[in-house]
Amino acid sequence: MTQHLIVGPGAMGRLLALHLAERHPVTLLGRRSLPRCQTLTTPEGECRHRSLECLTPDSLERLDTSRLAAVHLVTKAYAADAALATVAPRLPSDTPLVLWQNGFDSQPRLTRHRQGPTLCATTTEGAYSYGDEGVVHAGHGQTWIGHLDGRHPELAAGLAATLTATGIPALAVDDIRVRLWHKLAVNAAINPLVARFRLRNGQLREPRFRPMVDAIIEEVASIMAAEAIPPPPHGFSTMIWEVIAATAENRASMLQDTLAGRPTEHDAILLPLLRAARENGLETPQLSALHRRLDTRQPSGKA
Ligand code: KPL
Repeated sequence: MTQHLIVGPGAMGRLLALHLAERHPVTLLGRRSLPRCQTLTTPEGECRHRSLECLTPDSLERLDTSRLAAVHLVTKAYAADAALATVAPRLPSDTPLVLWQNGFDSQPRLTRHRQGPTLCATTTEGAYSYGDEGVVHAGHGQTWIGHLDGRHPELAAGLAATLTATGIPALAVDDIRVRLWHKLAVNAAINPLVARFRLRNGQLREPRFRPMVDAIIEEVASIMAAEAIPPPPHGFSTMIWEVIAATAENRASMLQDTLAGRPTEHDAILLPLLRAARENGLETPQLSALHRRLDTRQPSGKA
């Protein structure tokens, strides 16, 4: 079993595909067809060309599932359920699935409803795509992979080893739930604000925006405490301000989606927080206002 199916040929999907293709057969599935020859530009500036099998839902019957090691669902969070529904009828029910979505919306739902082993992954790898032909690996990062309830540790370890061997350093963990909530905290503090005010991440350190970030961090930290999510070693505030400094030049994903007129992942990032706040009787004026604002500006194609 060595073949990997990547569903969702965005920047992260193609980054994974082009790394895995160094050692394994890889098929890329997207809504529209892509050129077979794809280029990966490494953080060191080297260009590597790989030929990948690229399928669309219309050509899915060509998918050979007999050697599938794993299916990686690397779509935007709002497209995850529909993408899985397209591919699931073709898969043996015990095929391992890895969910790479942001936020904490589709992961518990898909993990619960699916029969086969379903893992979640979260990563700090940086990537952006250019056109249909290439992806730029903007910065090296770390990936964590595991089951929400800590099940399937050998599968997680095997997939982490496979990713690591192809240049995506990955660790199998039994606390992926906590790591997903921490990433969600970072995304909630950065993405809606930079999308609203059209900022690079580092501009959040300016005097006008700093108090807004701090107010969001305060709401997020009390929700995490009420949900018994252990804080990161130096607290949420330190973690979030460190990410802002480390990604100061980035245009965050939600800003890129907003500028391109695409739907944003605001539901996957903000709704789990708003739901948890409601269940714990917490007020969230900042997060609620950000969610309302993003919700009213969604393009009509919102999934
Ligand atoms: O993950 C990110 C994103 O862009 O969605 C952050 C951490 C905010 C970096 O830009």
